[in-house]
This record gives sequence, structure tokens and C-alpha cells, in this order.
Amino acid sequence: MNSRQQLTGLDHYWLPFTPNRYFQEHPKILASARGAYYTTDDGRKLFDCLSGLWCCPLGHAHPKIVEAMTRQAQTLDYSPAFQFCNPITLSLADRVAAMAPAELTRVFFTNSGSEAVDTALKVAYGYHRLRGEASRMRFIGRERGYHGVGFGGMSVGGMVGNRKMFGPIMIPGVDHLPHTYNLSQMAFSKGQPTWGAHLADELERLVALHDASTIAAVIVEPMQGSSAVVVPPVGYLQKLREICTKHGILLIFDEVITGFGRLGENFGAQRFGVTPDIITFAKGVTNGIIPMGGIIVREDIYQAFMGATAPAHAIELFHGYTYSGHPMAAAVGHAALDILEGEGLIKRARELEPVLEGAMHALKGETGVVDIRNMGLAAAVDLDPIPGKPGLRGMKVFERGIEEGLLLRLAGDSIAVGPPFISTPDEITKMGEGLRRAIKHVMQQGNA
Ligand code: PXG
Ligand code: PLP
Repeated sequence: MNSRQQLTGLDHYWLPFTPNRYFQEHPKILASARGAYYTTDDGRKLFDCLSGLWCCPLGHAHPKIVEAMTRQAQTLDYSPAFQFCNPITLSLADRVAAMAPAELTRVFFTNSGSEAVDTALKVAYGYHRLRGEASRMRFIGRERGYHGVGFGGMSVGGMVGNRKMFGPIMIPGVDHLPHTYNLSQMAFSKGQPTWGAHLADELERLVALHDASTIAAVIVEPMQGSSAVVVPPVGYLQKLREICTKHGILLIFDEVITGFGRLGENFGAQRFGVTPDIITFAKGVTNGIIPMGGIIVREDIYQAFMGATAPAHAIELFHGYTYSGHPMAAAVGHAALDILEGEGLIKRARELEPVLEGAMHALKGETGVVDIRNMGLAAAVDLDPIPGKPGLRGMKVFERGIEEGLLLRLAGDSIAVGPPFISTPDEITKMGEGLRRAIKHVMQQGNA
């Protein structure tokens, strides 16, 4: 890739979630993208192993998306989000609601997953308050959970690196369920581990500790994505649902990664057969091409706001973004859903699931591989860390992956993959083999 001297911007740009000093010395610049491949500034072709950041399942430069963006820019490029709407955003709400479980009917648009999560938490609290249960102000997240970087999402999140600098400025009243990962019980599980449903009973313990009357909502990713693909044990989400229902606690599924087909169904809710009260989404709704996110809520949650005692000309929910339901994003959303449906890509994701499972679990037994997990078109490999240098082995495999033509995703000493739905079985198999060569190469270097 380009040397430091050839690049502008390195003196001014602050990269998100990136070791900036390392990047300064090893800049990685992507110049273009088409289909399932990126091209770097020095002309290397890289297979898009994580679909961008889990957000581009339909691949890049799809002509229908390019066409939709051009047409929308010429028709209505922006419309004020407050007091007005436009046909394309309205009809996208219809389509998103139609894809969700039947109980979830109302869509509120945001511009990212982080905003979707903060919106969901505010709606959950507001709902209880409007029903005369204002004491329900606690939120329960989960260890290893990722819910974005807003104040709410960071507070319910459970990845320590995202939290430790900000402990004193978290929103109050948050508690966490234990995560469900246990290497000794579920190493090399394919799909859902059979051990661990009982961990949902920890919610009963938190209810006993705090009292149900103080808890507004539980928020979990149906399958944890960011903390390197932690798949829920069989029966675990069902138990969470039962306990929430029993105590009048709302259940929020954060489906920013699992929504729009990643698990081979529209949403994780459908894959796991568990219906939450609120779903958050982002990423795949526009194939990641224009930022968009949102929440889908049960009709009675929406109606609780509409039935409020304020006069009919008053705003019911003092919340929203300048770019909520942006018409450009909505146009791309329609194009993305047209492609998803028209090309049968959710079904294809489901068909590719065993191919990915085979390609990844084939790495079992490779020196340095301590665990492999998968579900839908998502998988992760955990590497044995270099003693005293957490993250360095992962970084080396990630770097070597580039030599192998793979744009992998690094999460500490784990490597995550979530290939595009348009991938061929051969591309997925080759990705597994490239990852094997990268791991072998790095393990041969030892612990230096
Ligand atoms: N909730 C979940 C479940 C997510 O996965 C967010 C909220 C926040 O979305 P925004 O759009 O604000 O980033 C996410 C985002 C990775 C990775 O490599 C995951 C995310 C973002 C970037 C990288 O696992 N998840
Ligand atoms: N800060 C200021 C000063 C603003 O005027 C606004 C929106 O009008 C915001 C922040 C919020 O921006 P957004 O609606 O894009 O989230």
C-alpha cells in the first residue's frame, strides 16, 4: 500500500475505532469496490470477508443502487424530517414493517445503529412513563454486548474497552446479564451451542435484586456480532422472552448486524423464533451505501404515545434527527430490499451457511486456533494470544490476510468473517483456505 509520504490527510484525520499511531505507520487505503471485492490504492484486489463492516451483503456498486441514488438525487434530495415526509420514506416504513414479525408495526428512522439504540431506550422508558410506571428506568444489557457508542448504547454495552474510559459518565441504573460464552462447554460449536440456556435465569436474579418495577427493558443482540460472533445457546432467548413478559419488562433485540438476512431470515427474531417488543436495525437496510438505521416497535407501544393526555397538536415524542428518514437513504433502502427479494439473497445466505460452516470449521486442529463459532453467514476464529501481548497475534493474521487477498475483521485475537450474500461457495471456501495460510504463516513466526 502507499507509503506515508504519498498520502494527504494523515496529519488531520482521526480514525474511529482504529489504532491511529499504527495506522500512521501502516496506512491502508481502499480506492474502489465492485461486487464482493475491494481494490486498494496500490491495485490489490481483496475479498470483502466482512461485507464492509457487516453492512454490504449485496456487494458494491450494484447498478440498481447506483440508479436509485441518481434518480432520487434528481427528484427529492432532502426533505425536512420534522412536520413533513415524502412518499419514498413512507413506503420504506411499510416494507420494513412487513419484513418484521407481525406484532412489530411502527418504524422510526435514524441514521445509524447507535442512534437506533438510543432511540429504542428512550422509547422504552417513555412507554412505561406514559403508562404510569415511571419507576421503570433501569436497563439491562449483557456482557460482551455491543450497542453502539451513544451514551445509552455505551452504557448497556458490555465490551470493556468501549467502557473503561467512560465509566463515570454512563447513564445510571444499568445492569448486565452474563455473556453466554464458555469455552469449556462449547468449543467448536456449529450453530447454536446446546449448553447455556440456564444463563437466562440470571435475569430473574437481577429482577429480584432491583425489583421488576424499576426495570424498563432488556437489550441484547440475538447473536452477538462485534464481540466476535457469540451464538445464543438453544432455548436462551426463549427464556429471556418469558422472564421479560412475566415481569412487564420490554425486550429489545438489537439487530443492527442480524437484521436483513445475515442469519438467513429477515431478522434474528424469526431465525430464533422469539419476538421482541422492539427491534433496532441499521447497516443492511441500505446495504451500507447510505447511512440509515431505525427501530420497529409493537403497535401498542406507539399507541401509548398517541394516547397521551397532551392535546392533538402537541408533539408526542420529543426525539428525532435532521436526517431521520432521509429520502436518499430511503431510495437506497428500496433498491436494497428490491435486490434482496428479487435475487432471493436471504435464501441464498441460508444456502451458503453450511458452506461457511464447513470452510471455517476446517481450520480446527490448525496450530494456534482455540475456537471456531458460526451461525448464518457469520463466523469467528479465536487465536491463541501471544503471551503478554493481547491482540498482536490477531493483528498479524489480519495483516497477513491482506497478502492472501482477504480483507478480514480483527477483534482482539479473534478474526470475524461475514461474507456478502452474493459470494459463491467457491469464494467462501477459498476465504477459509486463505485464512488457513495466514494463520500458518503467523504461527510459524512464533511469539515474536
Ligand atoms: N448495535 C449493534 C448490535 C451493532 O453491531 C451498533 C449497534 C452501532 O451501529 P453504528 O451504525 O452506530 O456503528 C452496531 C455496530 C464489527 C463492527 O467489526 C460492528 C459494528 C460496527 C463496526 C464494526 O464487529 N456494529
Ligand atoms: N447540534 C446542533 C447545534 C443542532 O442544531 C442540531 C440539529 O439541529 C444537532 C446538534 C443535532 O443534529 P442531528 O439532527 O443531525 O442529529
